[in-house]
Amino acid sequence: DPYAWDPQRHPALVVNSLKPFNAEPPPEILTEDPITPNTFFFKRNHLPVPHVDPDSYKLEISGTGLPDTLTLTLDDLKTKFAKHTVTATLQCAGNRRSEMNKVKTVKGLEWGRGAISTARWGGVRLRDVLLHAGYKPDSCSLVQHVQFEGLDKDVTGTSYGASIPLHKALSEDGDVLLAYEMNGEVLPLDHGFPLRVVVPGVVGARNVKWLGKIILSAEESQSHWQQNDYKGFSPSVDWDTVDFSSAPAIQELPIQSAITEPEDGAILEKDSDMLTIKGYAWSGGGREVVRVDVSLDGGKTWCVAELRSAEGEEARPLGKAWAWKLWELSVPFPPDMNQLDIVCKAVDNSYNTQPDTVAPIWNLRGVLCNAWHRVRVTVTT
Ligand code: MTE
Ligand code: MO
Repeated sequence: DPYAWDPQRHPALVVNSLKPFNAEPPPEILTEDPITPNTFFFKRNHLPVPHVDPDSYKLEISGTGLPDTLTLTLDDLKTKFAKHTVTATLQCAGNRRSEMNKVKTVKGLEWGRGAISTARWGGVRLRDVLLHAGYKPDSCSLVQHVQFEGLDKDVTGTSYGASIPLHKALSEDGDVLLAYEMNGEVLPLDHGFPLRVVVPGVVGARNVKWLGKIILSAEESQSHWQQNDYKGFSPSVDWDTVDFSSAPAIQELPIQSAITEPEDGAILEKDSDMLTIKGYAWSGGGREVVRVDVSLDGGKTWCVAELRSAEGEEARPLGKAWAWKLWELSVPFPPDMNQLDIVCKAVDNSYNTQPDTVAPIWNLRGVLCNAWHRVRVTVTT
């Protein structure tokens, strides 16, 4: 059984697929705290969890612009480089895909709004490792991309792979980590033990787990997931006409927000005077969420929600807001309304905001679903 090394998982996770394992936390758990507990952090595996012995583990760094192949053990990584901690949100490109599916069928896992989570990652800077490997910035304009290869493999022996632009990898402000810790614990098996890449502000797919190789290259990763997946297209493109080479691989994600409480279809009793609505908001590329607007009447009138950052993340340098904000709105139940059409939309510091409906951003792979999130609830007295 190729899945023999898959770990035990929390039974409260909402499972989208068992082999490979894909699951999201229940929405109300997701927004209990700005830091997601490891057990509830969403899990997105394309392949079986590989068995990696930490004592014999080796990371290989090679490619254009490097004098030699460098091999590092886990111990080398922990002792030769400064340790850094970064609080970053990871979001799968397919988060909220199920809403796109309601417009028209898409290909992919039926994610709700829980394919997003936030952790404090501990590890070493990719930048430090590349410089240690002998890469001289600006010496070699041939190198444009940093490719990552996972140790997880499909039946043909092909491993998961992805790449990011060299600029992001080398930038002092990029905060790209090779992480061996997650929320102060050893990186869990499902999240890439013993080492994964964390690329803050960038789509989950490039945050390669069970990292085996780093390759500097003139080219992007040639993996299926970089070339023929995780790209956005016009709503009119279908599987007969799609040309994957015509679109760029997703890197930074657009602004996103969703309501986690109440649930769609809930019946709320007006036993207390106040209605409380909760959710999350995040934007890619380190852009900070500056406001979340919430409407109870489908978008005719709006209230501004209260934002809550993880501890220590309240004042981030410009362009380095890697973690989401949770938001909450408590308002009196509007009188004379027994049907509420609750909507949220976030705004980031570039004043990007979300599109109001899903149909105009529909795409065949069901990625980048970031329309206003809506829940309809009934109020009874
Ligand atoms: N890395 C490897 N090696 N194998 C994978 O299947 N999945 C990617 C990325 N890194 C994947 C991987 C995708 S699509 C996402 S969204 C994130 O890991 C999910 O990370 P998580 O499981 O820690 O939440
Ligand atoms: Mo993903």
